[in-house]
Amino acid sequence: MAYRWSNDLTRADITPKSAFLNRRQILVGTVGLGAIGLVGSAAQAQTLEPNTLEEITSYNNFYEFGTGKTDPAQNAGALVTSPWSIKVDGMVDNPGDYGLADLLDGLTVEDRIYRFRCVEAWSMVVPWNGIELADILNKVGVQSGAKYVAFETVVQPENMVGVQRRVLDFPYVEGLRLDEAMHPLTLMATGIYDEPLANQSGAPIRLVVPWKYGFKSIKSIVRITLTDEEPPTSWNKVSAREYGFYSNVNPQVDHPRWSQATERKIGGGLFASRQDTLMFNGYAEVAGLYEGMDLSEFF
Ligand SMILES: Nc1nc2c(c(=O)[nH]1)N[C@H]1C(S)=C(S)[C@@H](COP(=O)(O)O)O[C@H]1N2
Ligand SMILES: [Mo]
Repeated sequence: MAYRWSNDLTRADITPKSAFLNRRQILVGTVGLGAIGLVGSAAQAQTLEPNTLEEITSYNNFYEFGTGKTDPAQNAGALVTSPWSIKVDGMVDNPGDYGLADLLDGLTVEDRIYRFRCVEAWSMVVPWNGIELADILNKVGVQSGAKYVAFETVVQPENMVGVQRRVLDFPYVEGLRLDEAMHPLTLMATGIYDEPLANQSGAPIRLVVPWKYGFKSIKSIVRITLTDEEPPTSWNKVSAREYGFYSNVNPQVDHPRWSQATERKIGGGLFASRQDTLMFNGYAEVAGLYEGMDLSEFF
């Protein structure tokens, strides 16, 4: 792989696979004591058995490479991920075109086992490696008037069959409110299971917002813009009544065309029972971000 974490970080600095498993055991072990950390709600610890890398990289949504679940694994080999630069612009102190390694240089790579819930009512548990988005934003310097962060995916028309077929209005765009972006759960993932992200998973860097439906977690990011206006988002442009800007996981608010009360965990087999979907996908600690907002609306 040509991809490098940064000049001073090597694969050796990343927690080995076995530590992920230990951490899961620690999580399960601490719940009874009430020693609940950042990713440690009781409900979460019970269902944190991670999916295999094979499952995570063979069932995907990445419409730039086709709309079928196995299309990205089949077609994303054509994505060119090196060199990679990210334009940082808008209301920031240090705008510019950053090489990926430069942007991440000096920042801490974290291991986070997160549940991932697609709006289509399937889910996985993914052991990510990544950098807190807040660390990146603090590095580039967010100006005081900024209220939102907008993200853009790369467009390589010659390499992306879904772009050639115009299955969506590309580039894929997403956004967060600034306080959501600065929340310590919000990750810019660069790896899974200590491997660099597979192309179909959004190489070389993608957003992960574990309490929101999966479409918010935009892949293969080439632009980050700080703005004072709510940015347009790809699925909201397709159907505003079905896909809101916030799109927090909420089992009590159904999609207009299907229930969101339960979900199917990928890899469970044809006859596995569905599991209950949790408010904020189990990340109840984010509730304070939405105080005073009416969460009964799908927005
Ligand atoms: N650029 C881009 N990002 C994207 C998508 C996409 O089609 N294009 N699909 C989204 C959706 S709907 C989901 S569920 C997740 C899927 O991530 P995964 O394939 O790694 O599980 O990516 C999200 N990010
Ligand atoms: Mo999704």
